Amino acid sequence: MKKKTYKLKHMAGAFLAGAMMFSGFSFAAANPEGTLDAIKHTTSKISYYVNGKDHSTADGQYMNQGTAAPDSIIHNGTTYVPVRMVSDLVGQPVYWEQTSRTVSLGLPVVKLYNAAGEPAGFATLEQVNDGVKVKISASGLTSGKHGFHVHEHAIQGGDFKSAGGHFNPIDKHHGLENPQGSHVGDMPNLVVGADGTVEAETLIQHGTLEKDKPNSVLGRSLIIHAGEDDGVSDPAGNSGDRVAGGNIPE
Ligand SMILES: [Cu+2]
Ligand SMILES: [Zn+2]
Repeated sequence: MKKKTYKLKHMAGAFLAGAMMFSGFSFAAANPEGTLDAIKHTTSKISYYVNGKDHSTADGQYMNQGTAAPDSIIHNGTTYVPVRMVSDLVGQPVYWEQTSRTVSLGLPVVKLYNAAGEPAGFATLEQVNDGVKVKISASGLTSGKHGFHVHEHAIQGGDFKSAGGHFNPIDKHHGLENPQGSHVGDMPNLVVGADGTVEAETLIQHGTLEKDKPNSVLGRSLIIHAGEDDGVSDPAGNSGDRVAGGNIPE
């Protein structure tokens, strides 16, 4: 198992670098009038995770056996085809999230931000038999219980309201304690320590990471609220303001 992961990491890095560089050149060639603009978009950082582990270097470029490749392939945040191609090559899912510019290989990683847009931790998702396991590590929160949900849409422009309501594909009511519940996006409260941090593992019981399923959580968002979710009140358990969140890649 360990050996396999090691191999995957290096092979994937090599493929990813090749695909990204190829894509960068072909983009520039295909858009002669937009070349300068395209180059401007290439300078911000990409994060690169393999099975939930950060493989980005300090300058934000992913490692490729010691050779940092230019992240020259994203224009106006659109998803590029090579990521899908790499997925076929390595036989592992490859996920891309455009607002945090995160590539994750194997397990999708959600980067979390607070309302000011500052990093607030991350979550790693994994398909298991009874749903989607969520491993979260977050900081900068107030101590105590916080409502934590999958919301329907990705967060746009850092505005948590744009995430919409709880992910609810089968038209249920809110709350794990609600006899008419629950939303697919409902999860237990996060319990934050006195130091403002939380490390927790929880489950999206009726969700899946399979693409194109009605209960797929891909492309949606995770939101942490200011207060405790009472587990029963529509529409959101009276859990108050949205204080942190991040987009689930797809
Ligand atoms: Cu919520
Ligand atoms: Zn809900």
